[in-house]
Amino acid sequence: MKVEEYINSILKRDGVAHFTLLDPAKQDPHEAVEIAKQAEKAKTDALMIGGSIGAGQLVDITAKEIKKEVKLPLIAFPSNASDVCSSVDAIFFMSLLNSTNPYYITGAQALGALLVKKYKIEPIPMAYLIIEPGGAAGWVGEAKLIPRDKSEIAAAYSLAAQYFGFRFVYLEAGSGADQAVPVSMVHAVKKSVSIPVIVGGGIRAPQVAAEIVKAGADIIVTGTLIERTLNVESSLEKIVAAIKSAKVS
Ligand code: 1GP
Repeated sequence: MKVEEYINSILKRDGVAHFTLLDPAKQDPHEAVEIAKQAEKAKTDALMIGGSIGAGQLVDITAKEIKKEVKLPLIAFPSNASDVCSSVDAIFFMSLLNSTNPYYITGAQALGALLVKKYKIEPIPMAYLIIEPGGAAGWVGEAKLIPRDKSEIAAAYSLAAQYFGFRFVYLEAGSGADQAVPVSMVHAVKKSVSIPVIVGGGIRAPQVAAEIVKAGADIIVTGTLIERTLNVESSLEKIVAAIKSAKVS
């Protein structure tokens, strides 16, 4: 089964999915494998690999090690063309729609496309929108950050993304953000589009994750949480349980 089909099957089954983001710059490959194994036990639905600052060859080395030990789909979450690596199952082929620099909208994608084909990685077209505070992703991607109180701008961009043919839209508050994307913004975006809405950045508390799901998020991404907890499995289990039951209730 293709990864996109798998994601859609989870959304059909549970109404919501949880992805765990691993940044290869933040731990050595051995530790990343241990985290990935615990995330699998906690029933996360997929793994993402990437980070804003870039990790060079560590991306490929870490991805290879994870694939040896973990069955979950591994999706590249690239910050640049150099992050295209052969060991992932799929890649979010993403465009930072609210960048002020065309390089992050179409340039890096052109430079990476032939390699995606050569490595036979499944590309999953995704529109990426960075919301205040935006963190390193906002700075590196030269984003004109969407103000937190301007839900209509996020909704307009998301609808444009759908009309362009993107199959997912990702609302990003920035890794490690002190506040997640506002629920009112998630709600406004969900009302305007029919493609799945991914939300990430600053989500560490199960209650916050559940509220974002109730507002309409289809996929919740957590990354920093796994770096800040002593027990990855139990912390992720709580987030996964919260979002799956938020959808049922
Ligand atoms: C970052 O949205 C992801 O790109 C995850 O953010 O690290 O804050 O969980 P956190």
